[in-house]
Amino acid sequence: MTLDLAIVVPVFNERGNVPLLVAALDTALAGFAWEAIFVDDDSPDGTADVVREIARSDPRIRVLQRIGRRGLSTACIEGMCATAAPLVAVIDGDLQHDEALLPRMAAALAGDRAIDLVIGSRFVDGGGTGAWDADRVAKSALATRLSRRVLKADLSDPMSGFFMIRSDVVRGVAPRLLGIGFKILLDILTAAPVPLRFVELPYVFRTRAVGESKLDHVVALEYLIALYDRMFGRVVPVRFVMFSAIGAAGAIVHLAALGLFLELGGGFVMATIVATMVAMTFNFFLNNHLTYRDRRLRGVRALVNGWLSFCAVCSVGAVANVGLAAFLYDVRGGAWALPALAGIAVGAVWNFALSSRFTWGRYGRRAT
Ligand SMILES: Nc1nc2c(ncn2[C@@H]2O[C@H](COP(=O)(O)OP(=O)(O)O)[C@@H](O)[C@H]2O)c(=O)[nH]1
Ligand SMILES: [Mg+2]
Repeated sequence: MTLDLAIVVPVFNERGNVPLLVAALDTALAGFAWEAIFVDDDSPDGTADVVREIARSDPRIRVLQRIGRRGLSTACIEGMCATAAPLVAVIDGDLQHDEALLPRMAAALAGDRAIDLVIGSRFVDGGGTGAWDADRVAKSALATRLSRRVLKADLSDPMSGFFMIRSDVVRGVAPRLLGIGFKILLDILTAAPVPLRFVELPYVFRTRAVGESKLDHVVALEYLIALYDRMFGRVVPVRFVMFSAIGAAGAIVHLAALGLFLELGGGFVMATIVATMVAMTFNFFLNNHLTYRDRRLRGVRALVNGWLSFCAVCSVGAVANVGLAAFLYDVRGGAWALPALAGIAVGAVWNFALSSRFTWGRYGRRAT
């Protein structure tokens, strides 16, 4: 029998749900030649081991265990590129998506070559969000409205994480995908050079029974970042915007710390040194948490090394900033605002370029 269909299941700390989902897929996909690829980001609860245990006696099941990485979008992309099946579906590992819809998704794609993509929708007739509270419904509606703006496509549920697509279409757009955040469908739709042809099928989002949601505020932030990137990312890279915003916050921290140490009776030079260290440390941790969330440094050693290289980079950046500002100030004789801004801009670009390479890049990470 030739392989019809691959099911990609991103999982993080879902060990309790894996056997339930495999059983549910087995029932729903009777009559299909299918495989399931669980993409696990090295979950501390041992999800990958649970998948392997099942896979030993069921060759349809595979695990792709990623080490030192996090991210729902990239997990889906890598899973979708890891199959030879002509059709590939993405479904959550927590049983919130209705696997009974999969055969109808496959039938829609098999029945019409002109369709690239079938999306499970909570917001067409017959669909629903189950037991969501009002707050979550409101947030989801806002996110949906925003993404429809960007997409310019008439799509009821662009935030859906449940869809089936032709795998050659995915491979075609894969090099253009951003892989940021958790909205892979939105990513695929906006990356496609020609609009993808899709249909939506209704399903009701179930309540999670086992494990917990990983959707937190940082993930919501990543969603906004992904939207920004689609709209303006070619002009100014999103990471640079975040890095600069954090840098601006760092300047405020610097001033506050400086004021405090002067208040405590420190000399100006000493207080400036302390304030600089405080601000750099603040920037390092915030960038590690937000700007470089996908490459976050963890563990004492990696953090200390990262902090040291970040401070080194920023110190050189500060010298460049002061040097350029002083030079321009001399040349322009007395006008201080423009030289200061030019110095800040050069310092920011320097800090960004070098820290992305040495602190959070390949050279910044030590094999452990
Ligand atoms: N591989 C991987 N899977 C993830 C990650 N974050 C969430 N998931 C999985 O993606 C699916 C949806 O996540 P969930 O937290 O349930 O989101 P929610 O349903 O919107 O609350 C679940 O199967 C999660 O285990 C991640 O960083 N990496
Ligand atoms: Mg869920």
